[in-house]
Amino acid sequence: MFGMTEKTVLFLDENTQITEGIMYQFYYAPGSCSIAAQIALEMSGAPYQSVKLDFRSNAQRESGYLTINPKGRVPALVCEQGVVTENPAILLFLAQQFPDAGLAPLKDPFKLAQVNAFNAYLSSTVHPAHAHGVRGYRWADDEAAIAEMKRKMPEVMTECFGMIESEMFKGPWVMGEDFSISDIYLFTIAQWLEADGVDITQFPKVMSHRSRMRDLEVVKKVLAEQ
Ligand SMILES: N[C@@H](CCC(=O)N[C@@H](CS)C(=O)NCC(=O)O)C(=O)O
Repeated sequence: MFGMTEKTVLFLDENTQITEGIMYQFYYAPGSCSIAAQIALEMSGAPYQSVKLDFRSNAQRESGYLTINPKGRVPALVCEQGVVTENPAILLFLAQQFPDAGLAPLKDPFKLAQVNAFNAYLSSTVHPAHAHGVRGYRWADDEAAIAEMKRKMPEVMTECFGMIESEMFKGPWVMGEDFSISDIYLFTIAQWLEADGVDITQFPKVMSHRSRMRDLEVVKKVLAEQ
């Protein structure tokens, strides 16, 4: 069965069958950062089957899912060789597996490094900044410390997006003329700005980019499936 381990198959609920020809199994949670990987799956044309995890019941911490991703986070992509986690890794993996989709400058090491640098910034700085607003308990037990992280979060997100707007975003796409996985990832996190209490009028380039991304059919399809 496509080299998937028994452990992996066991986590599928009894109503979910692995369909012949499906290449990947994709674990996601609605509205989360897994939207990035899902858009890349759709854009690459990869045959995949999704498994939705309900954060309200903490499905990401259930033992079945932890055998797939012991970190208890989404996204996770199960493929023939094993499991790929972390958005930047999944995005680049799909870009490499489906080069015809043109999702990354695979033949230009410098340009690819720029894509990786952008995605690493989103993953290691911007996403954790956002998480300080809703998941402060990861970093502190003290209620006052958690409240302080939450209070500071909009300011830090504003700083991060200020950096993207003024220094990193080339336009019309993140990397300039060529669309890439960085566009998918930026779009995903930019979706959270209003809920994070950030004044989006400060970021006209990022907002115009977000609207253009929202207009893409493939993005509409993924958002409708959340
Ligand atoms: N660096 C990881 C972050 C993954 C992550 O934190 N995902 C969140 C959703 S946006 C999650 O699964 N949270 C569940 C939890 O914290 O219990 C990536 O980019 O894939």
